[in-house]
Amino acid sequence: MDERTYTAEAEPGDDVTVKGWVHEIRDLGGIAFIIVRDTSGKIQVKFEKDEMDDDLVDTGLGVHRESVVGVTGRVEEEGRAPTGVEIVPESVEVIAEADPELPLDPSGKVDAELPTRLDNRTLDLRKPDVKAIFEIRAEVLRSVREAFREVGCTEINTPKIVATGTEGGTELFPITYFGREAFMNQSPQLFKQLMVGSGLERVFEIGPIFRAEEHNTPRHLNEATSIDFESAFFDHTQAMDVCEHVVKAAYEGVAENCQAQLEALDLEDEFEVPDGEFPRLSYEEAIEKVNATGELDEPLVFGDDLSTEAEHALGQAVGEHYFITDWPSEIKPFYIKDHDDQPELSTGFDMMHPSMELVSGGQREHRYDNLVEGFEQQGLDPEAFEYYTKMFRYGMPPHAGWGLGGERLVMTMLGLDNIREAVLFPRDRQRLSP
Ligand code: ATP
Ligand code: AMO
Repeated sequence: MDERTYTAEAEPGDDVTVKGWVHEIRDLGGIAFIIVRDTSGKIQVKFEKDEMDDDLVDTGLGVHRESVVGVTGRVEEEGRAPTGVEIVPESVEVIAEADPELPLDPSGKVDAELPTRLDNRTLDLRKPDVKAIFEIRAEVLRSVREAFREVGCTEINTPKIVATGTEGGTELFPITYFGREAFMNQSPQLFKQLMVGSGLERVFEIGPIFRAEEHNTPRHLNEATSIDFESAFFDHTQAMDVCEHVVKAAYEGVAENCQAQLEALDLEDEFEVPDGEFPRLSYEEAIEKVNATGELDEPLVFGDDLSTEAEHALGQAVGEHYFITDWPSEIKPFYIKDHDDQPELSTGFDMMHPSMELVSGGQREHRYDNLVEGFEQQGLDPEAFEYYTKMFRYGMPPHAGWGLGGERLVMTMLGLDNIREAVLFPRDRQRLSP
């Protein structure tokens, strides 16, 4: 299929054609080199000016950096070459020329600001460390899919254009749908729940969610990738077990299959697969622990959500991934089931990385009357959700699930400062293209 030789596979004595980008041009007078880069690595091409055809030398050395070239020649061993081999060219083809001025320097010698990088992702991903983030992201998604299959899930896809929101009315993007009001979906929540009552029973989805977040923060996106799980006949503790399994599987996949990428990011020594069970703190224990740190100006009281400062203080105190369980019912959404014996407490849980929240989930309210009552308590019109509630009259089993932010998983795994670094083309308040 592909008749070119990848640079990493060029062996002394081979006659090859490599194709790639001109990474560097070094002209030392009588001798000059270009370094050609492809997806597998780099290789030096040698031009000895007095001994080689002038046209060949002019073509090879006349290109601008980052042009695409094809080089045909013999591979020779050369101790002084960066990879120990070099190509002595017979011909050089300029396949696509690059402008002399580049908006960012893919050799990485000159740092670029994040907005410039995001405006020029094509050039940005020519840098091995940036490319590595997206190779790791792909491995995370692969491992997560496999982990879901191991626990008997079927992958589903649900609509992204919807009639109603679920995660609080203010964060919806409205659109016009053939003259009717519609929204971009904030979460597959209601659809995945509808599928646990179907013949599928246990499902997962990896797909985009859209949130008109007001905040412009390093950990919020307006379009994010949600990794969602839902299972019939599970309670919240079983859903937490699956959550832990899936997150660990993502780390394991990266440890096993992305050593080169971790090296490109200088993370090979610090990268660790979380071991042991994630501690499970109740909400009450969590707020006590936060208050005991003395980091907050005002202590938390029952019913408070955790602020960013509180999340940080708690994360530092715990020092590893952990769950917060048994949240106050009043701050969890209508679809979360309350504890039967303590209705002021819910089965809702969050799973946290020491630096931020990664997951929300819980057991769901599957009893029709309680569900409809929950809508009313939250000021939502149950009639608008009839397509959802009515299925709870036709045999909806007890069920539980969760949603994990894909970019936050990659961001925390790699210690990225900004969530935008984990998205090729992020959407935020300022950024609508590319
Ligand atoms: P040679 O006799 O090996 O071709 P040279 O000393 O005649 O090399 P120069 O133009 O003086 O050629 O070399 C300039 C610099 O390039 C020197 O520092 C030399 O070590 C280095 N150099 C020469 N050939 C190579 C090569 N194939 N790979 C990397 N560096 C090289
Ligand atoms: P929640 O709203 O907590 O729960 O979202 C789940 C996880 O998705 C990620 N996330 C985001 N990541 C980046 N930018 C955003 N704007 C953003 N919003 C959310 C976070 C968060 O923990 N339906 C429930 C899940 C469930 O109960 O199954 C839900 O959507 O990592």
